Amino acid sequence: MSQLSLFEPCETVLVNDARGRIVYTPGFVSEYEADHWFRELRRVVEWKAERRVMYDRELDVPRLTARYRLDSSGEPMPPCLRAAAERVCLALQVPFTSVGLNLYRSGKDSVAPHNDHLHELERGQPIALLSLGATRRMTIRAKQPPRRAFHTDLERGSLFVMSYDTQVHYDHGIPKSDAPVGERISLAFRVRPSAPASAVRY
Ligand SMILES: O=C(O)CCC(=O)C(=O)O
Repeated sequence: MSQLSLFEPCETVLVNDARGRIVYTPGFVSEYEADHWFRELRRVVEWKAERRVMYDRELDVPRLTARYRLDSSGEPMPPCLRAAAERVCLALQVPFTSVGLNLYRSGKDSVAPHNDHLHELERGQPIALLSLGATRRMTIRAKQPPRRAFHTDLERGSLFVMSYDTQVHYDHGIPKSDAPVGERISLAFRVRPSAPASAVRY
């Protein structure tokens, strides 16, 4: 075994069947980069507090968010976000066109179980989540029997990749945590369909 392969990130395949493929890779980027990128993004991104209609009521989204297009050379973007996008695109060989950022300020912030809307994804392309900052637990549940559930701690510097098909068969979410937990930023990379652009939220 070469010395290089000793330091290659080691991936865990959680799902790999007719319902899709889900892979967790700790150490996708180094702790140094993960910490540097976290500090930069925390500081320079214009984080937004959103409200959305959920369960027939308009509620605060329990985290701060931001979005960037990756396919528009005109849009200003923090250099470390561009570097992260290039790293993820190269590793997965996927031409991601958008990145959504989530800032979880404490254990009270969360994302409810959901799947991505298929009409907002290019058919066949995966979603990749790069984690920076504190570790948070991701819960994945199958929608139909056999009702499998996975609970994966997303460490800083890790990459979590869900294939397109998994959005049909599984929900994913980040539950609230009662334990004290530091801030976390996730970068959610997606390929948006090329048309009709007006219907797609970048
Ligand atoms: O923060 C995460 O890792 C999950 C984010 C997520 O599910 C989403 O942006 O749709």
